[in-house]
Amino acid sequence: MSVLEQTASQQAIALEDKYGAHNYHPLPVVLNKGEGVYVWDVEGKRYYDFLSAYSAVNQGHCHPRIVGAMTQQAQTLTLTSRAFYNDILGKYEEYATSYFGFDKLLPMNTGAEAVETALKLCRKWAYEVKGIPENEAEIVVCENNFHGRTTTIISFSNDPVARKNFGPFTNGFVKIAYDNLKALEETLASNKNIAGFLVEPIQGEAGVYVPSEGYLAEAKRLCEKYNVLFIADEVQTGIARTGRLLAIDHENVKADILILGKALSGGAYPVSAVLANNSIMNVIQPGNHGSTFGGNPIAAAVAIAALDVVKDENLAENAFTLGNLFRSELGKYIATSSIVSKVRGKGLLNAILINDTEDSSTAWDICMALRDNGLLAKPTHGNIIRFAPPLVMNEEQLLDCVSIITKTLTAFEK
Ligand code: IF1
Repeated sequence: MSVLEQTASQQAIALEDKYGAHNYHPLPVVLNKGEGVYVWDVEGKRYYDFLSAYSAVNQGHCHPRIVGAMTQQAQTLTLTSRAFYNDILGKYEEYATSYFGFDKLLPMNTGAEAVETALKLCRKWAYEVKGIPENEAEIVVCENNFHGRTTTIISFSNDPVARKNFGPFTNGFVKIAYDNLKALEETLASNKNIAGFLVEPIQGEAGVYVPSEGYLAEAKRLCEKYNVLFIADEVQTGIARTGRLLAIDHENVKADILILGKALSGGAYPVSAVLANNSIMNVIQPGNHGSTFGGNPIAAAVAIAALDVVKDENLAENAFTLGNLFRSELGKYIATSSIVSKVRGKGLLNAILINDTEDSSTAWDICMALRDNGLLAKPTHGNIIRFAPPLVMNEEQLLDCVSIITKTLTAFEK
């Protein structure tokens, strides 16, 4: 087909295919506009966004307050680097530390960078405060984790696709089963060199795997008992997504190191952060860590606005209420379904399990049909579909989405 005969979508896809590295396999839909819970494709068709850019767009697409703060700051001062001070970073740090209840914040850009920052912070604390012999610190991580894609982070992944042929890997990690307190206690009790425990409060990439009730609280207690830092990766689960400000808030857990990203900017800009109290964060001295863009004025302005929106629009409460409604409505459908076996999640971070093998195309085919019916979602692990709409959704919209989903699923029943 010549370029002239292609639709606008086909042209955009062909360009990415030819000139872009093939590091993704997107659903074939080409978007050029977003507002609130909706996105539009280049042909003008409107969809409900049920991915929210992997929970970055919790505040909804192009939220006017966030865009307003961003454009205003962009017209004033964009970047100073940390070689000089700027007049908004301190305000943001004061705001965010009081918002999340920590002494200090270290600003970065992407989630993976924030995870790397947390790992470095944890190691330095281990040598300088806990007293672990140099180069012997180990950090406990969980099987089926997803913390990003840097060389160190994939060193402790067990996803073969993410790891293969990217070695040699970084040492110093011990992997244990997720949602298994016995494994954690055995590891902590038997190894004096454990510095930290890095955990996702809900495993996102693993298919929205929610651990047993009490797991996080007990894991935190064990960390305290063995003087090990509890490091919560809330990049995906944080900022109201699961129905509380943080997913660990469901169990009243306070992290020693908190990792945030994604919705810290409402998806407008890459903004991530690591938060900790002085007894930990003060091990970081000039020259130890940083980034050209981390803590830049636009990021600071955007993050303040994005966090304001979460509070002012009661997004955590809304996610909590709508999440319960979503699971109960889908639960009714699933009771008599042959194609879906389960719905699970917390707040508006949910997934359905498709009754088919991981290598089947059923979940992908369902996502294509959902697209045709005006709702965008993406499969994970072949047979799981993640459902994570923006948190600014209202009840009427949610019920409309439930009816699109159930109508679509009905066509796949055997
Ligand atoms: C991709 C999943 C989501 C994360 C947690 C750190 C990061 C992420 C808990 C790194 C990133 C992403 C990135 C995205 C796919 C994705 C994802 F499917 F892999 F699991 F969200 F559900 N910690 N998650 O979930 O943050 O460096 O990307 O800013 O395409 O890799 P980042």
